[in-house]
Amino acid sequence: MVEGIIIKGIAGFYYVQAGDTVYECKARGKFKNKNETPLVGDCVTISMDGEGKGVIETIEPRRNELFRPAVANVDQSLIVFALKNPDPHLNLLDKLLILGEYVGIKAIICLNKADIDDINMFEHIRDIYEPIGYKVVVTSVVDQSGFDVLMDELHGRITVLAGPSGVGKSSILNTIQPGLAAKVGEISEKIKRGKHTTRHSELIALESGGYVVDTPGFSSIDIEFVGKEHLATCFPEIREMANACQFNNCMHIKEPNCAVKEAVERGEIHEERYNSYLYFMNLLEDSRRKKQW
Ligand SMILES: Nc1nc2c(ncn2[C@@H]2O[C@H](COP(=O)(O)OP(=O)(O)OP(=O)(O)O)[C@@H](O)[C@H]2O)c(=O)[nH]1
Ligand SMILES: [Mg+2]
Ligand SMILES: [Zn+2]
Repeated sequence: MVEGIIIKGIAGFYYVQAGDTVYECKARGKFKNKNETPLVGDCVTISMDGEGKGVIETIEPRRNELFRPAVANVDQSLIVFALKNPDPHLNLLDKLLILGEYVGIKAIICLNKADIDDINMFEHIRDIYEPIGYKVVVTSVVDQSGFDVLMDELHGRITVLAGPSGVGKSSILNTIQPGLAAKVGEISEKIKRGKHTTRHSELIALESGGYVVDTPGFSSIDIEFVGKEHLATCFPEIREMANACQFNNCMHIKEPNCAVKEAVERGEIHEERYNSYLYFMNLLEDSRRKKQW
């Protein structure tokens, strides 16, 4: 028996990496009978048939499972924004962070294009997000700076990549490893062209250890499935403060003796983040109203 990780699945075949070798495998019929489908990212044990092909025998319980891209056992997301060109859109950053909190996947914020950051946008963003527990990494592809730290964060983990167009995701991948962006991009194209029913994804191995997986269209995903009453739990600093509110169903909007609003007034919760909370709360209310119509 060999232990490995599924890095790709195509038409009933699974490609399992164990050490430096990738084995083409089929899954035992028992999985189909139990309605279990092996997923990219699954930790599996395989046995070899007579012809050097593998058979998946067991699948380890999953730590988590993303739907789009279809990947199991994701360790973290790397959310890339540029400090300038295009200007960072913190509302979109918050949306991606909400999604990460909702599915329970840690986020790393990568701020790229440090070489053209002439208004110290980096410090502004770091000062909002680092105190609430997010790792903030600053990079420049032009100066080749920040990559020691970034590589350290990616090492040995499964990382999903997200961020708007033009921020430098491909450039960052190629700086990490020449040719990496093309590998990742090829799969993104397949997903974009694919039918809605296909849940294709692939883990791209880093030579330094670990995997990355792209999330095309991730930024345009909406958060309607996050219930209004769950929104506060997707903001770590609000979640932490909410216990001290007078009402345990406090929405932190108009209620009296709201510890969250008091923390905003004292400057302990950043006003921009609180405004962002209100913005998404409104959005969720609107979408609910629309559904009722
Ligand atoms: N000044 C500066 N420009 C950069 C940096 N990184 C990337 N760029 C430039 O920004 C532009 C967009 O970079 P890409 O790597 O294609 O961005 P992307 O995030 O992959 O964009 P999409 O593939 O459209 O999602 C290119 O012209 C890059 O040369 C950087 O650190 N500094
Ligand atoms: Mg790109
Ligand atoms: Zn409250």
